[in-house]
Amino acid sequence: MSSKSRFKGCLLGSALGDAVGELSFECRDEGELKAKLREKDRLRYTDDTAMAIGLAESLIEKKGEIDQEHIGETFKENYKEEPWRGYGQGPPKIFKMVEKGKRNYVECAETLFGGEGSKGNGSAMRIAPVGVFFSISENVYEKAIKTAEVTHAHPLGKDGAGVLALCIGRASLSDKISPEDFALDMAERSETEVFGKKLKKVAELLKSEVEREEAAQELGSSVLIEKSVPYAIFSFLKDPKSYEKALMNAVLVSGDSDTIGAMTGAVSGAYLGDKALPEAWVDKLENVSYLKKLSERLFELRKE
Ligand code: AR6
Ligand code: MG
Repeated sequence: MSSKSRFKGCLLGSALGDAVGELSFECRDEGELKAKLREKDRLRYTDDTAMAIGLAESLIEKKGEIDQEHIGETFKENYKEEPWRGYGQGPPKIFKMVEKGKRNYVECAETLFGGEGSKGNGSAMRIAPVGVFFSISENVYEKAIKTAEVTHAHPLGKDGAGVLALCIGRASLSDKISPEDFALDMAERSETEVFGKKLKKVAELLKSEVEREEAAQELGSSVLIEKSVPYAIFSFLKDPKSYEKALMNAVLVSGDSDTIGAMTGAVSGAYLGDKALPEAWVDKLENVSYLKKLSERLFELRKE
């Protein structure tokens, strides 16, 4: 599998997961969801992909450097063009604060939610470009944390983004993975006790071969980062050889389907490459040629 195909698989896989997850809202039946997918002419993504695009654009403009202010400004400009993408309440508040005052993004993010910072899953939902781009560097975790801090100051908001970037990086470099070991390794690499425990739980659930509903109940599938990143990782690891199956695990449980779809799709796409994504769905994905262009530019930039 070429790295180029994995870059594309990751970015398109995440956007497609977002769009399919958005469409699956309140739908628990695979046949029903697939019928809906056939009927639709266009698959629309949400804020998850809009922000992943922002991260990719900033990385490209800054030639592979993470510049927190530039990332924040790129997020803000993209938000202003498309405020209807379904953003969480946190990011637009930060954009407003930055515009009004003299403080920078990281400082504004620290004031949210009574000063504890956001632990929403927004820092992880957009991490696809960071995970593949820094996969071969030693510090993909630290790079992801820096991007998280632009909007998510809570320790869990940062750890969740770091862990998911590590998963994407690892998946994009592997030809064969062992699901339980993968989950246990991520448990070791996480920096909060909460994620450590949850990721060990992922390994246990994989071992006991539970159905997805039970896993989602145990791990959580909400907008909170510690209640969605572990289930997204489980969704991938339950069916690592099939993008479609992994995505169905992600989106056919109740909860934050678009974001869990985006996160699962990023890891699965990075592992399997773009050819593993169902062609009929990719063809309907909004902005697909721009997403391809971004993944190609990121790939070229890393070779430089
Ligand atoms: N304490 C309690 N609740 C919290 C906290 C906290 N410290 N932090 C976040 N929340 P937000 P995001 C809850 O607003 O992470 C879109 O639909 C709170 O209810 O920072 O970018 C995307 O598709 C808050 O509104 O935005 C994703 O699904 C929510 O978590 C999601 O929103 C989201 O945190 C991403 O949102
Ligand atoms: Mg969304």
